[in-house]
Amino acid sequence: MPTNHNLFAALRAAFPSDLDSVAVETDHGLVYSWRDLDRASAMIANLLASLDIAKDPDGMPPRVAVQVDKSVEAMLLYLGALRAGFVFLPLNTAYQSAEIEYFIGNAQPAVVVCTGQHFPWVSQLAFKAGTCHVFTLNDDRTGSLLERAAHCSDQQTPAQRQPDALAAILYTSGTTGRSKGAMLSHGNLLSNAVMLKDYWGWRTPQQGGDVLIHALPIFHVHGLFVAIHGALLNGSKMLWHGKFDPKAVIADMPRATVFMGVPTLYVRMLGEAALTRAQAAHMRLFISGSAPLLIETFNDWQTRTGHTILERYGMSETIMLTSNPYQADARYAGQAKRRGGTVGFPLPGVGLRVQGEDGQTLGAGEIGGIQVKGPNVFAGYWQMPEKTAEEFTADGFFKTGDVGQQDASGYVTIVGRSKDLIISGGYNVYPAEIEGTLNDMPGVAESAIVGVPHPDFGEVGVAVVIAKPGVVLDAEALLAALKAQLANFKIPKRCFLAAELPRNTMGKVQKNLLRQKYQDLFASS
Ligand code: MLC
Ligand code: AMP
Repeated sequence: MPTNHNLFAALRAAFPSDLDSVAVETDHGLVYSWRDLDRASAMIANLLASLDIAKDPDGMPPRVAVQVDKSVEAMLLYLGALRAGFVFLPLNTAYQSAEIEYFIGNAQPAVVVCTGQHFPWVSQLAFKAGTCHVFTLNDDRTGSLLERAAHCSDQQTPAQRQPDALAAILYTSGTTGRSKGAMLSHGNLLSNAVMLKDYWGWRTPQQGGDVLIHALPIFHVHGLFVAIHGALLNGSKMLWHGKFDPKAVIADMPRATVFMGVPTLYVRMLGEAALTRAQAAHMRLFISGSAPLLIETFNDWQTRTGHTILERYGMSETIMLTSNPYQADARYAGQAKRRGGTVGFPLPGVGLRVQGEDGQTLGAGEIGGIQVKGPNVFAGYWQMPEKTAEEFTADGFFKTGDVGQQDASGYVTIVGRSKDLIISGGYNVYPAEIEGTLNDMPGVAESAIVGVPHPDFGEVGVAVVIAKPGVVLDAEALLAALKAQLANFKIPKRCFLAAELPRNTMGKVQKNLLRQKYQDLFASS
């Protein structure tokens, strides 16, 4: 039998030998053993495999698109999809119907899973797009998915997969045009997880064990891959939080060792009096990523808890790329210092270079575009060969769209982005998408969205809208209209009406001037 490179096979092999020990404990008091994870994911895999699905014209494995609230069963659906050899396509629960319609139309999933509440409109969109199977899954373990899976066998052998077989598609918006589906393979995901296991010093049960507090959403790289793979690949228990609540996470620290969060989560925990050195004493590692961690947050966390946050950097297309060291890194003169304001060293196996505008590789300390290569880097965008080609260099490096530098000792710092992107509370918001939606509204001549500093979300969008001649617009009504069409985190926090947008001599909107104008808008909030 050839080696099976199905990611699930590797995760399953790392389950502790005592399958009846606790794998997940939820904030609702539910307890799941490793055996539960194994059996339930087998049943879901068997259900998926039993469905009548037409052969894909391009020979791609069937996709399962999922827009459900966070629950352990939602994670089991991910594991079941891997086991069955299906491609998992997670969708943010905040997405509205127009957004979902696009993803379903683009990815052509054979199976769609949504909440019971959204079933009426999601199923309509799915059936219209040709999907034959729509199931429901609610965060209280009800819904047709589990009802149907209950009739399936709890024994299953993971589908045979090669490392380059597609495992997941993550949609990321673009600076222009529609969202692109980043195709990640079993090999991309597994190689990154195996490397992080070592780099972050995960401790298997035989080594004393780790316990992860899982408080992130599970439709993005951070919560779905980095956190879940980390825990499963080490046989580590997860304390499962359905929604991030700073008080609840702090309360769990004495019985946990690892926490992963976006900067907003750290900022919110710092606002709690219960966050003390004593409360955090049992923790081994705090990891931050998905958005820049302010140096103030890094320093305040150190003062309050005695722990130095480990900041790392990654993206949907590549999973994790760089990390501050957990312990001395022999590749970089044995340096062990976690430097605030930096995202650390390129991870083992990741090739990283900084390129200038003329395509030349820049030296230490010089600022340019960050480009990467490695076993973690995705194969391309779903059915977008031209976009894929644009984002890779001739010698196979992926252009991240992030701008930064690597200093002489190896530390990488991100100083900006060449892509017009706002990262708000760890979610990506693309101004082009919001401007396009605003510009289509009656009476709107044009608009600009800029990101400005925000004490809670790090950065938030602000809209500047110009009315068509003779039209009187209402800023609040525009925001309300946007909210009906787009996910709530994309809605600008403020909207200003103006007579014109500042432009340079080439006619290009000078967003830097708008950013300057509104930079203190939330300073005191
Ligand atoms: C919520 N709101 C946001 C927001 N989240 N606004 C801007 N940015 C956000 N991130 C708004 C909602 O629109 C709503 O507004 C109000 O806040 C309350 O909504 P909520 O859902 O109750 O918010 P809350 O639960 O407090 O959520 C905040 C949060 C959440 C920080 C916990 O955003 C979150 O979990 N962020 C993590 C995102 C993440 O996992 N990113 C990883 C990407 S992976 P209104 O007006 O409707 O009431 C990646 C790669 C890598 O980037 O390197 O990891
Ligand atoms: P996403 O497409 O959601 O995966 O977001 C990826 C983007 O998040 C990257 O291209 C970076 O711009 C940003 N990002 C991730 N981690 C960090 C970090 N530690 N510091 C700054 N930006 C980050």
